Amino acid sequence: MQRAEPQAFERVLSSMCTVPHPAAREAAERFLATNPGDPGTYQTVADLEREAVDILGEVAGLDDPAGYITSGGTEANIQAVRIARNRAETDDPNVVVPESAHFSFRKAAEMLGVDIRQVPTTDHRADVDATADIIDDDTVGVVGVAGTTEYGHVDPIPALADLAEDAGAIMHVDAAFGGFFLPFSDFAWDFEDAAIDTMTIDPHKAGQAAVPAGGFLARSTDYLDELTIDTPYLESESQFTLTGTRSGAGVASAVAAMEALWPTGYRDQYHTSMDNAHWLADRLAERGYRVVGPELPLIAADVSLELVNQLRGRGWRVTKTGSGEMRIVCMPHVTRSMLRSFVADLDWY
Ligand code: 0PR
Repeated sequence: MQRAEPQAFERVLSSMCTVPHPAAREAAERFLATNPGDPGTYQTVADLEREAVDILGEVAGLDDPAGYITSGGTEANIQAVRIARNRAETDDPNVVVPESAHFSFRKAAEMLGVDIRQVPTTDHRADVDATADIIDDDTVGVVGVAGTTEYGHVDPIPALADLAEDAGAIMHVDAAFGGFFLPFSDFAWDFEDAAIDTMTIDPHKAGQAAVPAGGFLARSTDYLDELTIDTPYLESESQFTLTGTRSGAGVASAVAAMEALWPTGYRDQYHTSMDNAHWLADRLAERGYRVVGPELPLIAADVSLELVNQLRGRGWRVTKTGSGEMRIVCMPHVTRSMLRSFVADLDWY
């Protein structure tokens, strides 16, 4: 039987995953058979996880960070909602999220019995006044997105954090996608800029680590205490992660990628990806399309579904936003020459 090979990345324009950095690939392979979920047995990878969290803290402006490497942004967002719920006293908790928030918050809500209240966006950003209106005595968390999945936009994080603080609620920032681009932008998004309690920031997206390596950060270990359960028969006595056995490959590759790239490599990538996104936005605008972005290296354009399907037929991996626009993410594997051949194919139809 023929050996299965993974897809090539040369026509992938919609994924938030990318080609891992060579050091990340090598580290992932070396640490395949390790489990940071059992730090008593797998000590080296547990130490590496501490390093990963420290570097994530540097990226996100947080001294002495608490947190861990998750299975992805979904787990990190679920944990944030769980903390918000567990530390609050109400029997009827709600978390306020912009309508642009990732669907993982809906999973969290369903599992945790928390009501998710969606706030409308204005120009693809959470509306602060609408957020203030919707917060009530049972609001246990407020979410801001720093780099939305569909449009790459950044919510007004400091203003949302002020609202959360006034309400006695947790402020969670979802920087799953944006976190490794934003340090080089002018946006106010990190722990130094605002009264943020917890954050999702994923090495397996723009961090260029191997999958699975999501990131969860908290301002102190007090937050993690809300998640802790006893683990009587392990050498370690408790666990705050959602999953038990976890990928040491993800942890080791996150450290390797971040050590190789923070900050210079990520800065260079931010500029290259933004230049590519601007270049594509200009080409699409010249052709009469209405383009949203780029705020981060992601654009949406009102290319027809028919044309998108034709491009998919030629092997291009492009997706649509909920409102039907074509969406393109300029991840590190997306080069200018890829975009040139994409535009040539667009012109062909
Ligand atoms: N938060 C934000 C802002 C996200 O964009 C995503 C995923 C998540 C949380 C959840 O992260 P995990 O998927 O790591 O749990 N955004 C992409 C999406 O749902 C994920 C993705 C990645 C999709 C690669 C496709 C793909 O090929 O569209």
